Amino acid sequence: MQSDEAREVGAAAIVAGGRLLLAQRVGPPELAGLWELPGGKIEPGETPAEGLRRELVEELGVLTAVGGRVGADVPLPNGMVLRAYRVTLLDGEPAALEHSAVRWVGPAELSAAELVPNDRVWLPDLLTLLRVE
Ligand code: DCP
Repeated sequence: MQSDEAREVGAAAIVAGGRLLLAQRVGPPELAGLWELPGGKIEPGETPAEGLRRELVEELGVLTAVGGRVGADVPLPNGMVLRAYRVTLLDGEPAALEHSAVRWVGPAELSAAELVPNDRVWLPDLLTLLRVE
């Protein structure tokens, strides 16, 4: 049975040493080459934190701790809702296991980055995170 509650896509704002981790999408074609906060769909039965931790193992090969929300909910055209969370690295160096590249950006590089459209609304929130880090 379908849940009435919109399913969630979790996205990770991983900040370390005053920089934010961006990951470059491989697809679909309209998003390929653009940069995003890594993450993915939370599966039924997972909490958002559990699902996001799992996605970050799969996508980046790192162990993380998921903290509080960052920025606003972003409704997706497919009925899902995209939510960003503050995430701390516990173990491992992020690797592009499912992306074409990953990179750490400071405020200027973040402002200039070609982000996926859904993530652009978080730019002010992400810049604030970098400033207070
Ligand atoms: N998305 C986004 N911004 C992000 C992360 C995701 O706009 N920072 C969007 C892109 C997709 C949807 O959310 O429309 C799902 O993201 P993914 O394709 O990355 O999620 P999964 O890896 O879980 O998808 P699948 O299991 O289908 O491969």
